[in-house]
Amino acid sequence: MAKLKSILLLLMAMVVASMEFHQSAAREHVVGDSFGWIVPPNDDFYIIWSLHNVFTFNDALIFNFANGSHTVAEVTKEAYQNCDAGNPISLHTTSPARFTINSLGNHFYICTIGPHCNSHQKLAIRVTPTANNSSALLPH
Ligand SMILES: *[C@@H]1O[C@H](CO)[C@@H](O)[C@H](O)[C@H]1NC(C)=O
Ligand SMILES: *[C@@H]1O[C@H](CO)[C@@H](O)[C@H](O)[C@H]1NC(C)=O
Ligand SMILES: *[C@@H]1O[C@H](CO)[C@@H](O)[C@H](O)[C@H]1NC(C)=O
Ligand SMILES: [Cu+2]
Repeated sequence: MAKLKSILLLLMAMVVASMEFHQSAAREHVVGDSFGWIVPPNDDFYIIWSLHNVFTFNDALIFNFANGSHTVAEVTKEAYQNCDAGNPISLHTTSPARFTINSLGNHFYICTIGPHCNSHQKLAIRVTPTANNSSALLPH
């Protein structure tokens, strides 16, 4: 019985250790870096930002903005293209807004305040299975 207990404890320790490993493997991406989430100074600002980042399963996006001035909605590709805030997948209204990336493929985010999205306060990212061919970063 004592042996069974110690085996169970060992198994639990291994599970916790692997969870910590996966947490440390995930990255946090501060959208727009020090500019944060704003009406951008130029139209391709968030496109360029996204090209400088590699997004992987379990990473997090952090949107920093002044409460009340902006929002972040995850939307479909069509809503992103049309700046349609009508039926978002999810909506965050307070900063910092944190989105954990829990599916692969393309993800789209817009600000729902006034004409901000039409002024290019919108972000599209592509989430790849691995950041850099490293099997350690594969989702399990
Ligand atoms: C925004 O509001 C939330 C909830 O009231 C608060 O926790 C947060 O600190 C505020 N963020 C900023 C940037 O003021
Ligand atoms: C990918 O791996 C290569 C070689 O190991 C390294 O030079 C590069 O910086 C890595 N890129 C990322 C995004 O981790
Ligand atoms: C990484 O992936 C790229 C594109 O799929 C491939 O061309 C390259 O050979 C891979 N590198 C390694 C070290 O697996
Ligand atoms: Cu805005």
